Amino acid sequence: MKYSGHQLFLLLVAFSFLVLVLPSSAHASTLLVRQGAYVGEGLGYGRSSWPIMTDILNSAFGGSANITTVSNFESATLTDYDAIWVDLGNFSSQPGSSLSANEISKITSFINTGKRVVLVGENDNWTTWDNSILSIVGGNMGVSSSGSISTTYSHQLTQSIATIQPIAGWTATGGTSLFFDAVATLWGTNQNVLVMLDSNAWEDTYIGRDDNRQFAQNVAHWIAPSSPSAGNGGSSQSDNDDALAFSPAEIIGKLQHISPNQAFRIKAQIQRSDAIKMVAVVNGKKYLMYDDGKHKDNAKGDFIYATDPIRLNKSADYTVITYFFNQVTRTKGKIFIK
Ligand SMILES: [Ca+2]
Repeated sequence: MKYSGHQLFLLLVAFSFLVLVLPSSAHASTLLVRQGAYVGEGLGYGRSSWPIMTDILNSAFGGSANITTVSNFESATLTDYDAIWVDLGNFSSQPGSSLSANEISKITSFINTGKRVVLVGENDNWTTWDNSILSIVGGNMGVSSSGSISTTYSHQLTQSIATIQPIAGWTATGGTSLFFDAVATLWGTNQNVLVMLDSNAWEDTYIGRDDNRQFAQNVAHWIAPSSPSAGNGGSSQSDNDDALAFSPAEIIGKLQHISPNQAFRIKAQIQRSDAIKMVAVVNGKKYLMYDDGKHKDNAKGDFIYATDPIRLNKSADYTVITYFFNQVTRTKGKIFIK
């Protein structure tokens, strides 16, 4: 078949249009959220108590346009999405307190593809719901959990986290626990399912406690495989660095109630990106926090560094030493062993 000049021109126009409308950037991940409306609360994506967590998820997925919300999974095609998020369902005594068999079947199939899933549960007011989501992964309900719990599993999800603080949460039995209490557990041969049995740690009121916000960010980056901020190496340096007052590292979290041999991290934050090295000195032993080139900036544009897990038997003073190009600063902290 031969084309006339006019037809060729039209083909060229059509081809140019295709090129123009094709996305020029990398494919952004998409998330399907099952919003579980329930009595008297606003805990969940897009809900009244989760504005910060909602922003964190929107940011990780490159904008809210890449996140779809539905009230249930009955008619949704889960495999159209890169990841699945199941918000907290209803109290045990109310309608909507469990997933349907059809939804469980769909979620199970999705998990078997290896894509990532977050399932959110709560304390024993949600026993029916918790058992519903735990049945997907083969887990059971454990016991209540509140207060600071330290990281016990090294993973992308626990990076830069010393402790999180669940608020009247619950633990699961089975799976791989991320923290001292099994409030957050990983499941599946691909460890592609996260069960979080506390929704309050990610609500605005409590997200500032311990490292709850860092955990929220880690979870958002983990569930968004091509998260725009996950690959940020933190190399961008502010043009205003020279104008910042020179200040020593600020130690994050006064870890005053550590149990003997409990794993914890010393974390410190600095405002400048030109630190060369940071170490924490505890009982005369040095713990490396950062060495040139490995720094990672957080969402606020500050820089947070942490040691690997430390375990102590008795209370100790410590010093965080920061080496800059032409200056050394020292900040003191104290760990109390109860
Ligand atoms: Ca809770």
